[in-house]
Amino acid sequence: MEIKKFSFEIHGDKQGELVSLEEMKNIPFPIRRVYYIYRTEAGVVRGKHAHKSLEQVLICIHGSCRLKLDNGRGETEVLLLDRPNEGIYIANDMWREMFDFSPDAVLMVLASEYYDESDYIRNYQDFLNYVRKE
Ligand code: T46
Repeated sequence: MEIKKFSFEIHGDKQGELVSLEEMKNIPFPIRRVYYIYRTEAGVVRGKHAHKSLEQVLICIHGSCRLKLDNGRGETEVLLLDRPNEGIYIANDMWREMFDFSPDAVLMVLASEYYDESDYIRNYQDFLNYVRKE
């Protein structure tokens, strides 16, 4: 399974580090929404859904968490997100689960669309059927 990983340039100097994210430059879509997930309790698994059209880039800007991706075609991969200058691109038709959050984890997500519950596929069997029809 091919996963797009971005390594963002760090503009470091004597003051510390800075990473800049710009739509259609180092982020491959217009950014309509930014949200972040933090203070996730130990043992919690978030996500457990896919999207019909949303594209996103996930960046764990503090702490760490793991991301499991499943393309519905028998391929899965688990990634460790623990660097504020690394992003994982997730296209629409990908089942995702986020887990193993460190207590200080802040997972920031850049999204190509506004929040729309009708874009979610929250049932795994529905996701498999959706992928097969594509
Ligand atoms: C995704 C993964 C990586 C909003 O009101 N606006 C928003 O923009 C979002 C993302 C969520 N919400 C509400 C909907 C729920 O009542 O916040 C609550 C928690 O959302 P959800 O359970 O969908 O959160 P996660 O962490 O399971 O999934 C989120 C995104 O929803 C999803 O698109 O790909 O992060």
